[in-house]
Amino acid sequence: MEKSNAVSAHFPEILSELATEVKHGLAKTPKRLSSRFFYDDEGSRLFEEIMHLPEYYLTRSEYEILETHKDELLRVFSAGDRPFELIELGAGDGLKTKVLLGHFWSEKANFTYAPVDISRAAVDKLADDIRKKWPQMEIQPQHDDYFNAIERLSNRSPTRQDRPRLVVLFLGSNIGNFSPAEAADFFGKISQSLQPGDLVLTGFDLQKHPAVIHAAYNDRQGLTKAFNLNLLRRINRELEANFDLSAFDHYETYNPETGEARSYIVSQKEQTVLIGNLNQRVHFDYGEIIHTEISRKFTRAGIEQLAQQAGFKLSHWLTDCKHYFADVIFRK
Ligand code: AVI
Repeated sequence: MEKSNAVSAHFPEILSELATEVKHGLAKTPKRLSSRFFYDDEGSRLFEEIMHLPEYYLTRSEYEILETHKDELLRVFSAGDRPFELIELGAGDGLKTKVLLGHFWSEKANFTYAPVDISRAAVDKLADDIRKKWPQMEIQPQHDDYFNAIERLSNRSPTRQDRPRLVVLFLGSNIGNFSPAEAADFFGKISQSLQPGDLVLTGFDLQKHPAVIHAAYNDRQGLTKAFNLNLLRRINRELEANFDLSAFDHYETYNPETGEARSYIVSQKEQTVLIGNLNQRVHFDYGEIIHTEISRKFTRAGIEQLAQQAGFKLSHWLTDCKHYFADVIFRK
């Protein structure tokens, strides 16, 4: 069953994270809601569909990289025969990770797998799939957000030389949804939780022809639109709001100078929306936007800088044949 973050009307001072975001974000100019809130169970399901879209090259590119380099990755992770613990932040349906898991399993590698995801439905389904495919594989699924998972990493029993190597996986260019400051902070926190020799494998979407990027966020089936507008549906359900989804549209821009793809929700008419649980009325002018997401595209220089700032060494740079995407290993 889906977790509800609904705020009790009797205790309006205790606001859920979504309620706080809506209260402050829709009072800003321009209006703003974070893409962190896209991923209720329906949002996670829609994103899984997006990953199969012909325009959304990111997933295919990364799949190709992992398939091509799975042997090399096993050699690097296990450094011969050292046990390792894979911790995947934002595991989703694990589509790409299963390429690695299947290979590591068939090669009899000594590893455990801990997928972490904010969607309970996604992490439960992934755990079920893995148990069916590889009943003996040691897995520790966690329903949580990345930041709590990193926090737990740093609270683990400290320096034991003989503990398994930690390998943090952060695939799919999820890092692109962070601001530059958040990305630096994220790698900084991970770095502080790791010991020398531990690794982080991150997927980065690279800068390329702007038209290719633009199309990835403007698919012809309208799935990206449904994914973006699902945030309003979530607010309707969890905060008793009355957004009329048919009166809003999806709009995307890509700026090749900054490497930022930006998603917006656009009001198609002048209207006022009631957010029941907040007792807040929000006015929209005709054409007014809510900025919902940044999907940042990277250069190699930018990635090297991120590694260096956090105290990592960039040890492996793997790309697909079109050089659209890179999976990069940072070594502590
Ligand atoms: C999850 N994240 C990496 C996706 C992206 O490409 O920024 C989310 C997404 N937004 C629209 N389409 C997919």
